[in-house]
Amino acid sequence: MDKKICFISTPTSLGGNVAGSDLGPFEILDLNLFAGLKKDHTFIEIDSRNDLKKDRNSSLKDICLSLKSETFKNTLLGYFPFVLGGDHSISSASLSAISSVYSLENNESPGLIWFDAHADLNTHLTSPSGNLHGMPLAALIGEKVKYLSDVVGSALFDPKKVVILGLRDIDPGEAALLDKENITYFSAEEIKKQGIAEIAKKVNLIIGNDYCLSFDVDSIDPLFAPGVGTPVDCGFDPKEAINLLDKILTKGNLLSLDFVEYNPLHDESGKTKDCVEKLLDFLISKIG
Ligand SMILES: [Mn+2]
Repeated sequence: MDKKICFISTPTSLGGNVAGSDLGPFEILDLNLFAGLKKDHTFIEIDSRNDLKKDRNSSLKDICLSLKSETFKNTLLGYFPFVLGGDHSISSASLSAISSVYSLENNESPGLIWFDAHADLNTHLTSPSGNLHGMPLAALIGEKVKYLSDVVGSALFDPKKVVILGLRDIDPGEAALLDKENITYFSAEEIKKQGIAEIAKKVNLIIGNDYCLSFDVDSIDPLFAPGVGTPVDCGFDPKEAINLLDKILTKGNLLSLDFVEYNPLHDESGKTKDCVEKLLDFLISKIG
């Protein structure tokens, strides 16, 4: 791909109940992964301070609205948006911006790869925790989600073109929605069983030619990436994740990237940092 990249850092952890994902983007920028980039690139940081006059969810909604408008503006300017979270709630903003831009020229929404241990398909009515980082995908496919639906607006994704990879922790409300919308998903175990080439083929068929990738670090096994807000066992080995993405990304056009939920405060002897560095190195090589 031959596009100039706009890195949009959104250092917030307001969508989760664990502090630390707000530090993720700073740690990532410190890795100095961007120095060797040949393509033109630019950095933006969204003001993600918690407005103390407002409750936490209203503050988060404001942060998401600024992220949405920056993503929208820079995508129209021809930049490839690479959004660094922060917790996963921010994908409601980045992805709805991409869907808005895409639908200006196309009569359908783009495809979507949701790389995650969780489905993020809860709503304020079904969520056991009430945390907004477990709800962005629900809002993006048109479920009514308090705060996040105001961010998404009418810029939706078609659930038939969504695939969740690495899913292994499903709440009852999410199971019902997966079933109702017939959303395709594969656990890391299932992917190992069927083989990466076979799964990549299936994924490409579902997402179509133009698609976005929202990558949650908790898709990786806690053995390699303990530094996340909500770790779940039986995830991907980072090499498997990279192999799978590599196969998928050889087809079609990647429109945008989110990289979320890296929590440096929960890292163990730099394991997650190493893993994040490998993943980002790979992802950046696929754009620039
Ligand atoms: Mn997530």
